Amino acid sequence: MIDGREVNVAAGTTVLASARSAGIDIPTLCDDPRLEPTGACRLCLVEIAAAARLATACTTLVHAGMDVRTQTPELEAERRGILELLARDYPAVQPTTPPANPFQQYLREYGIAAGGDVRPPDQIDESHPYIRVDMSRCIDCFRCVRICRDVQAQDVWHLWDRGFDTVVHPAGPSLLESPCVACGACVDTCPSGALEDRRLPAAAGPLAWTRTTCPYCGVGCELEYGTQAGRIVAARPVLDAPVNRGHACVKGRYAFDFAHAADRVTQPLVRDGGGWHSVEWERAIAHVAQRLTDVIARYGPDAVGVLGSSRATDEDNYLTQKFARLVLGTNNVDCCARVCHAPSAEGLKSMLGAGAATNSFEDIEQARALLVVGANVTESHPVVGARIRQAARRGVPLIVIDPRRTEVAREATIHLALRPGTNLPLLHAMASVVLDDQLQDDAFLAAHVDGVDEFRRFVREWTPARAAAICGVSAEAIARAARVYAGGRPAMSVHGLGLTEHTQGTDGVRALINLALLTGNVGRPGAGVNPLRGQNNVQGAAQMGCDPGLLPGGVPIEQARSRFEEAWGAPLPRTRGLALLDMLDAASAGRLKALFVVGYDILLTNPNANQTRRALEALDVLIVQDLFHTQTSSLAHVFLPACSTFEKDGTFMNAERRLQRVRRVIDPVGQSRSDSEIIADIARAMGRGDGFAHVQPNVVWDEIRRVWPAVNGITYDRLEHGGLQWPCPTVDHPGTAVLYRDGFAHGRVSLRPIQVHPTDEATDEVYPFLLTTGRTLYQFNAATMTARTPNNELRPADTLDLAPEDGARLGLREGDDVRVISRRGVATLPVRLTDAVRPGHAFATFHTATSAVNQVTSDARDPVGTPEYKVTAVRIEPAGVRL
Ligand SMILES: Nc1nc2c(c(=O)[nH]1)N[C@H]1C(S)=C(S)[C@@H](COP(=O)(O)OP(=O)(O)OC[C@H]3O[C@@H](n4cnc5c(=O)[nH]c(N)nc54)[C@H](O)[C@@H]3O)O[C@H]1N2
Ligand SMILES: Nc1nc2c(c(=O)[nH]1)N[C@H]1C(S)=C(S)[C@@H](COP(=O)(O)OP(=O)(O)OC[C@H]3O[C@@H](n4cnc5c(=O)[nH]c(N)nc54)[C@H](O)[C@@H]3O)O[C@H]1N2
Ligand SMILES: [Mo]
Repeated sequence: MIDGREVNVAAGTTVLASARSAGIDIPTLCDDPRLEPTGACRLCLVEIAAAARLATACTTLVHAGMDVRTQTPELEAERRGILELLARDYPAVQPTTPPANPFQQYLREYGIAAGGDVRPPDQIDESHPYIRVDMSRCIDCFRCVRICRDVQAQDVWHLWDRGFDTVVHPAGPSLLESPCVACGACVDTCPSGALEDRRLPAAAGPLAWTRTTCPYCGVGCELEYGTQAGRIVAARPVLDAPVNRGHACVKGRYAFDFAHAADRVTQPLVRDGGGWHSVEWERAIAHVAQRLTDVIARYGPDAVGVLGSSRATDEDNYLTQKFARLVLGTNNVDCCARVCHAPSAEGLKSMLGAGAATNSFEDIEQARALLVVGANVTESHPVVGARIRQAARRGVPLIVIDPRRTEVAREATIHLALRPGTNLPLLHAMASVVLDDQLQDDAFLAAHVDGVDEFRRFVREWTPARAAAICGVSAEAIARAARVYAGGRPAMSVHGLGLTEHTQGTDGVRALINLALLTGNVGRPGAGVNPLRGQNNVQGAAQMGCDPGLLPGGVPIEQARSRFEEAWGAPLPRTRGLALLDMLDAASAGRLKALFVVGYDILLTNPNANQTRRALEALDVLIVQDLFHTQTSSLAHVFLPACSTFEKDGTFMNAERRLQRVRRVIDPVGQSRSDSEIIADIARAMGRGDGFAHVQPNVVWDEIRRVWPAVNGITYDRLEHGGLQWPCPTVDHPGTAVLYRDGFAHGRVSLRPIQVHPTDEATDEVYPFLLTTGRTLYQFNAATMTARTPNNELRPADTLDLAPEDGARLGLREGDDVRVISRRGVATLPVRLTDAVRPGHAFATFHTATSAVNQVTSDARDPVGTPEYKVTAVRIEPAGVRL
């Protein structure tokens, strides 16, 4: 009974949560559903019949028959006393309507005025572009300290004893110079205004909030964006989102300004002799239709190529590949999954059945051992990275395989800092230890797996000692890692581009699958093989058929030709489509004449940029459909302004196969249009509008459901209440969090003995350093979006990381510009000296055109077409001293 009302809740519920579930509000300042309750503020005191003392509702669990009062004169007096005490130390504020924060709201409710012994004014810190700190408003609830430690695992906020007072202070001279990663969790939880979003307009007033999915990475956090006068001004994570559970990272939380950037391209542009000219949509569409029609008439449909966008929705990408196949008549359609996790998709599909992660992020909390291979989780997938770090802090053994000492490697039980490009020997050696020590799961192997004896014979050759010599790590460490992984039960692996972006990327993924199969870590919770997919919708773009060989649902064309021809009412092209880099090779050779690029800056991000440039320059027609001018559009003939995913409805598919809704937060900026609308308009202008009559996302999605049985049960209606993971074949199916729980589609699966073929890219006297490339937290890929936000202040430039010893040897100081020279080209960027990189290695980020890191990388590729971004032999020279 709460306040005389009967409340039914599950055992183990707190009094506070029970009251809330009954719509009874108990005041509190230290409670946050993301944190363990502490009872510190004592505002939530309640009276429990027959109890000797008042109890804090947040820490007291209910029991059957409990009789609780939340509002008695005595309780109100207690609360008033607490608030008066806090108000004495709180600066006098101009009251606002509505009150600026929960604390001020309580002061108003209880009629208490703030102001008195205000703490010294040295407590304002405005160093950070996003977060304003004013600790004179701190009320010692310590929610910031707790959320930074217990959710983000960053430990930025500390309690400092100042004699009379305990104050909260960042670990560093200022917040900017602290380890803060700007996830915004402390601001989100702060109830008193001590921590605030700096850029929220002072007189913000009520904002309109729209729930949608983050436009950045493949984690797929759900966020609410707050708008005012048609502009996005704030974001907050959704508390009950299954993926992020009330958390976010700096990009989702703060990096939304790009949508309103002054240099958004908002009108169609056509280039003639004199440069770009704005034209009306109608003319732009007619022009594109004409030029594509001309190329097809002269050279045939396979002289045209199309690239879908991993940043756009499933519906956009579905129509993009349908346009390539039905309107243009070519299978030359691909997307950036090619340069990224195509090896994961191929490895998983060929060995297990589906080209996607086997498990879900929630398995991180169930795993008894974690293996992270070539993934910089805290920077590339920060919300997942924080969960992995929390698991490690709870004592779950963590193995990290990465040449660099990344943040997560610093937290690891075992860090194998291998030489770039040597994953395969290392994973083979781990498998060899598992078998030698008899740590394999015999029951699982007997039930599901073939080829064990053959694999055993093969892998015996890969002793830890042999691998150690190749990989540059000790044999003992390899053996220990194998024992820890195999001893986990369940053990979960996650992997990134450090495994896939190699000439043996697919084989690397297969070797990791071997290890999971050997130890029975497939088909059970807390286990599996899980590629951390890149962009918001890269899994979706490829799954929708932006892949030369696959139709929507990931089926090979020849397996499903007749089914799709019937559904689409038109024949599918017969010729084999070209993958992304093969399209560019064909352009260089004069066979590909037109390229239609939807949301993808290939000139900046493809390897061997000089060669990409030559290929693009050889085209008759280059069409770019993007939000901004890019390196690629500098060579384009037509620019079609797309609207961002804040400006449209649809769905994204995250790295765990979860379909989530994308909702329109603001109206399309300027004349920009959704990718679907633009593509359908071109189809119509080419006289093939029949399959493109409807561009409403829900109608397109229903068509996708009809052609791909594994998502048939996922409707927009169901997605209103949260995401769903495929396979989800019927509308009453709950979705699938863990694949292969009931075995494998084709019965048994096989272990794969995989020969090791080292890369041709080797260091020598002229190119003595091994360069690997990758990401940084604050910039995202081509940086078209992040560079147009204050993230740019947090990380303005690409950097080349070198070991301090190498820096000293080359006479380099932190910040000096260096020239990085490979057999293909030159990049120029400032150097950073760090112990994260081993001597002889170098690491560069690739986000900006000024550094042009992809001038040096190699377009050698894996059989599925993924380039070797992770291994380049280079020489490093000072580029002149900076003043
Ligand atoms: N902040 C931010 N987040 C992003 C992105 C971004 O640009 N910025 N991009 C998104 C995209 S598209 C993607 S695909 C993902 C990628 O996310 P990640 O997979 O984390 O990407 P990378 O940083 O490229 O590479 C990961 C790690 O591989 C290591 N590595 C290099 N060579 C080897 C090797 O031979 N073996 C092993 N085991 N490791 C090696 C590198 O040291 C690096 O730490 O991130 C997504 N998230
Ligand atoms: N050296 C090196 N190079 C790399 C990598 C590496 O590790 N090292 N990683 C590679 C990887 S994994 C990837 S995925 C690529 C990424 O390379 P890109 O795909 O080029 O990078 P993104 O920044 O994700 O940009 C895509 C484009 O989409 C636009 N965009 C955003 N939303 C929309 C939309 O709704 N519609 C349309 N039409 N456009 C939109 C953006 O403005 C941007 O120009 O880079 C690759 N390049
Ligand atoms: Mo990617």
